[in-house]
Amino acid sequence: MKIISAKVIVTCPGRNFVTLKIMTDQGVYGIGDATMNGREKAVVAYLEDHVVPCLIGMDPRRIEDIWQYLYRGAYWRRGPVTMRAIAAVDVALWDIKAKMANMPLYQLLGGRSRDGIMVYGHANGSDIAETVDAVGQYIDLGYKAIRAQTGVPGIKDAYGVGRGKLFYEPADAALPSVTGWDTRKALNYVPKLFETLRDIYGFGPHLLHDGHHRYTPQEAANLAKMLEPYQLFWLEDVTPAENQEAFKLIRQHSVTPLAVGEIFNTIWDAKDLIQNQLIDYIRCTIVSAGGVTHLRRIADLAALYQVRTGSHGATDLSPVTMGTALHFDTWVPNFGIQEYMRHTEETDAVFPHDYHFDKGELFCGETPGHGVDIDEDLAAKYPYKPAYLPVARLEDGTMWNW
Ligand code: GCO
Ligand code: MG
Repeated sequence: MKIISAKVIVTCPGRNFVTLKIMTDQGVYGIGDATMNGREKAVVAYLEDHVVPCLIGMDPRRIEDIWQYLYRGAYWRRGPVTMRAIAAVDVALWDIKAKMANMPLYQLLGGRSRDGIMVYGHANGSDIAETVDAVGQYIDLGYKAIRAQTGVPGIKDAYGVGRGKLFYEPADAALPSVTGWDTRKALNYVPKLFETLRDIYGFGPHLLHDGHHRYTPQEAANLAKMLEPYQLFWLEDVTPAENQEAFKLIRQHSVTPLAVGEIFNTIWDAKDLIQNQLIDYIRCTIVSAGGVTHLRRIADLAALYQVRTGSHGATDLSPVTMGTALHFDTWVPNFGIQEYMRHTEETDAVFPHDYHFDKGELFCGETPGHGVDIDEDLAAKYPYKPAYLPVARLEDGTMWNW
């Protein structure tokens, strides 16, 4: 069996997606996601110029060997561009293998560990009252877990607050827009949100919050401690994870569960946080961390330390990643939760898929493969549009972490 061709498809049905389609001499094809929000074309070039030519003639059944070829063979290892390109190939090859085996992907991985995949949705509002209302709407929709973000008085466009209450798309400008940040104001406001949410909705729903790398370790420890009475499911990216020693300080002061990893690309980024038991959930997902082949290694390492998975699932991860992640989540023993930001109707139409939502859970389908395809004719109707994530500045103009 041989790979005879591979093409990179760029489409923008509401937002940009980069998709790899690998064709074989037996007529079976596989689809992989290679989207990198705001840097899409870097991965397109990496795939088209440096990966696709090497794939032609290879045996698509040799998933592990092709993974190692692309990782070790590049000499330049790791990084968000390389690992997304590897992920796209890897996912397309697992799709092909599962189609050849006439099995849904989760069966190849080892079979079902659970019935449904608990997901969390994104509730946001420009102030506490609006966020409380949005959380209520998610509860009405059947969600068991909800991430709550609020605008903060005096901060211009705080992180996580969209224009509509149920949909939020951060990459929304042809050049990065400038948002504001002020830690003191946030620390004085965010705990009140969770106090109000618990007063109104009780302790039934799981609540999550994303600090989006904004706080210093001391401020992060303070926030984690202040949020303790509200028993969050997790507090995410509360401080940047380049210096992982910082998490020791947070742990010393709080038992609020911590989640990190949506910007990690390999097991090496996650290793110390996991082994030192400084986090409770690892957020790496299929597209950003080298596909099924590599994410499985990260999850297995995490399992040794009772760290559970919590895959990133924002709208910049295409339905191909979502579908594949759901097969992964259906199998992985140490599953925690799956993020689920719904895609637009246009996106769902370009990527026909067999997963579905019911009462706070997603379910992968039984179609052989990962169950997600691309309608190329429809995709061609939505050409690439430059779209960037915002940047953040402090009140005095200093650049901050977005
Ligand atoms: C999340 C994330 C996203 C990211 C986005 C970047 O927790 O879902 O933090 O909102 O900012 O995926 O591309
Ligand atoms: Mg996040």
